[in-house]
Amino acid sequence: MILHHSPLSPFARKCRILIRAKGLDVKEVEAPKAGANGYAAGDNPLGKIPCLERPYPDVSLYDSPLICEYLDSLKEPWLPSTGEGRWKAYRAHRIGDGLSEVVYNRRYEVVRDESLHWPAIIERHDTAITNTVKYLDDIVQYLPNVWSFGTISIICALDYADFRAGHIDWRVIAPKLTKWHEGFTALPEWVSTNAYD
Ligand SMILES: N[C@@H](CCC(=O)N[C@@H](CS)C(=O)NCC(=O)O)C(=O)O
Repeated sequence: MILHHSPLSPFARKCRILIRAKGLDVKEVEAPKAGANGYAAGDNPLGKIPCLERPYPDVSLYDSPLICEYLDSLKEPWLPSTGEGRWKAYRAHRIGDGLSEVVYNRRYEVVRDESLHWPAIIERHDTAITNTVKYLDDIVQYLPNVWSFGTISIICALDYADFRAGHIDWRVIAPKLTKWHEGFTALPEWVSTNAYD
């Protein structure tokens, strides 16, 4: 199997952490950009990465939550198969992805010429980032202190927020979350996938 990715993508990083944590046999290939087509890699008509190419015809997988669920299913699944724990894990994964999405969208708002900036939407994104980090600080006692289907997403989102939305110092807003996040940063899967330093 081949995971088409970009080292800076928080969505791809979740998959890369999962691959390492479970010791899965997946080759990681950095995808080239192809202008209006997005990323020309794998078989994703949306032109987005990550995309997982599997050894069957016409069954590449995208997007990252689906890839993560598939990879997770291959070895001692983290995602509970039934019950409330399953919905909690999906929810944690989703809030992390939502934070990454908002940081990503903000980035594409501010990366263009300043005359084209839309202040109200930048404020909307900044408020969503701040509110989400505060929310995560409030619920951090319910989050596992180990890699899980949910925590991969939140950790990747917080690091991406540092990288692309550093004007919001989430560590000041969220001291309990800061401590929780620190618990992951010495793990080999975190270190070997961290492209932001
Ligand atoms: N919902 C998708 C989002 C993936 C995504 O937005 N990837 C970005 C890189 S971080 C991308 O491929 N952007 C290229 C483009 O849209 O042209 C997922 O979770 O996989």
